[in-house]
Amino acid sequence: MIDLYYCPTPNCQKISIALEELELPYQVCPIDIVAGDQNEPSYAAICPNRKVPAIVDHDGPDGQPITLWESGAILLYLAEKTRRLLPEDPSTRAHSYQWLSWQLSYLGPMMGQLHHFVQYAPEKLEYPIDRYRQEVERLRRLLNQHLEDRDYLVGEYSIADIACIPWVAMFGFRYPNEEPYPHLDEWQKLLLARPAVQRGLQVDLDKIRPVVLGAEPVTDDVRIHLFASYQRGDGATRDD
Ligand SMILES: N[C@@H](CCC(=O)N[C@@H](CS)C(=O)NCC(=O)O)C(=O)O
Repeated sequence: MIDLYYCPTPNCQKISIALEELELPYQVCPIDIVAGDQNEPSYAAICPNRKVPAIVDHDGPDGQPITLWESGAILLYLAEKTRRLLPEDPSTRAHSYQWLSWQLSYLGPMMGQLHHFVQYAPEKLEYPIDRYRQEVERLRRLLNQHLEDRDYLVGEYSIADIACIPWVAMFGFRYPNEEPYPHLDEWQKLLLARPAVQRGLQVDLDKIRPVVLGAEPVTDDVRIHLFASYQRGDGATRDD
């Protein structure tokens, strides 16, 4: 059994999708990041970086439990554990690592920063909003070009696709493309037709907080909880 520390955000949905694809038994341990659960000492013992997702696989290597955080490391671990969702061919496999790394260092952070400056920053600052909006557009354009002559990011469906789909889907909804991306749309349709992707994206979707979607104003309380780890070098908790 795998414990999945999770809230309904793209980084966590990558893991719920992978677990659904791999048909591994798991239970969701909800972490409400808006309420500050990630800053509780009990969770910091699992993930000292105080972010979700994290997993505890009670049947890890040599049958021993393993605790892991960082969505990329978790995806690689699950793929290696099951020898699935990573191509056998060395070149295709290397390209899957490449697109996974790209998602982890570009697509997620740039989209995340755009959302931060649009949604959470106390002042609406033109410079960072423009910078991240342009970056997000550049990255979607690149994906669209790359997908022009292929169905998946590499020769076959892999953890690289799984890493990108929740970000593309959620941000396409919240921050629509500035120009048409037909190949990206086709890829998205192909992935969203997979029952495991649908199940993974649905996990705890009813627990999504309206403030995350921009349907409620961001209060100082939310800012303190959500960004406590940035504000306090010593690791704030709700009781501090
Ligand atoms: N690089 C990390 C990013 C994790 C991350 O930023 N998680 C967000 C939710 S998507 C979080 O825990 N935010 C809570 C906070 O910033 O306090 C990964 O890929 O796992």
